[in-house]
Amino acid sequence: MRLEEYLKRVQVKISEWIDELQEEYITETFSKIESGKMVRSQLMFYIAKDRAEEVINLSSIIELIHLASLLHDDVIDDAETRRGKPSVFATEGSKVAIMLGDILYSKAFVELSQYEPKIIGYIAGAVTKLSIGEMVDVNLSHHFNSNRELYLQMIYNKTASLIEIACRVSAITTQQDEETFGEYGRGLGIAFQVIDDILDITQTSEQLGKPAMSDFLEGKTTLPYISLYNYLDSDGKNKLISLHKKELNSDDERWLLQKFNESRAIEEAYYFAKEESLKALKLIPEDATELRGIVDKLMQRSS
Ligand code: GRG
Repeated sequence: MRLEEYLKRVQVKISEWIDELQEEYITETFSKIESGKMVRSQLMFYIAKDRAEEVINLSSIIELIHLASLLHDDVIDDAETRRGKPSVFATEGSKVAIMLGDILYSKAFVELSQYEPKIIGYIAGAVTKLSIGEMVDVNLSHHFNSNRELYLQMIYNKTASLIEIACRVSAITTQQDEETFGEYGRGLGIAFQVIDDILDITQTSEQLGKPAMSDFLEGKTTLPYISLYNYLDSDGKNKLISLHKKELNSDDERWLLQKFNESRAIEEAYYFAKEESLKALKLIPEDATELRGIVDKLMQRSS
């Protein structure tokens, strides 16, 4: 099976599950949601290789959980756009976005209940982690956070845990070493989130399909900001903290970009992501070219 066919079959499976709910409004609202990159499914496909058929339903469960988390995330962040289109939160309001998230998430668990306890435990555990990660992300954003370890723990939970588990369950289903592929997914997931955080600073809103430079305004002190903080002298540190959660005027924006330039904080964050992804690559077999290619693609992406 080719990747395109696999991803299509995951989408068809999800649509069938949505149709089973027999609620016109859900089908209609769901149909307007743009499909994303399906990174987690791509990884599951390349890990399962010629046995990909066997992980289609698990992929569909993971994508539903991911989508539910995005619906909730948009409510939490007041995000008007998602995947370059108005979010469900923007078009239908927060109540619908929360409830649709709950519906997708619980339907995923209904389907998951047919699996062996180990798989159920892994996936349910990842949902707990991503929810904790989101909560810590919100709590950390109340103040300027300069603690790198807290940030790294938070992005592991928020982003890498589900990617790790997607890889792990694909390996288990196809009788391969879950530790190897789980660790690969963990490293890749951390690198993926750091790159996401860098793109928020370096890309335009058109490229991102959402507002640019929004993390710091929302209070999120991501790795480039933590690196910049460590570089600055005490006056600079105070100035940076004073800009936290503020709408930047053009002077502030110029100062921030100049400091990013001279500190090389963005390059430092990129280097960290690169190291994580290289560690992930070391774990997988030399001939796993597609899994290697995915890492390269994610490191070079611009949106
Ligand atoms: C109801 C399951 C559930 C959870 C609620 C809100 C919440 C708890 C968790 C949110 C966690 C979150 C938003 C993590 C960020 C993950 C991330 C990197 C999203 C973007 O992933 P991509 O780039 O998105 O794979 P696409 O659009 O391609 O699918």
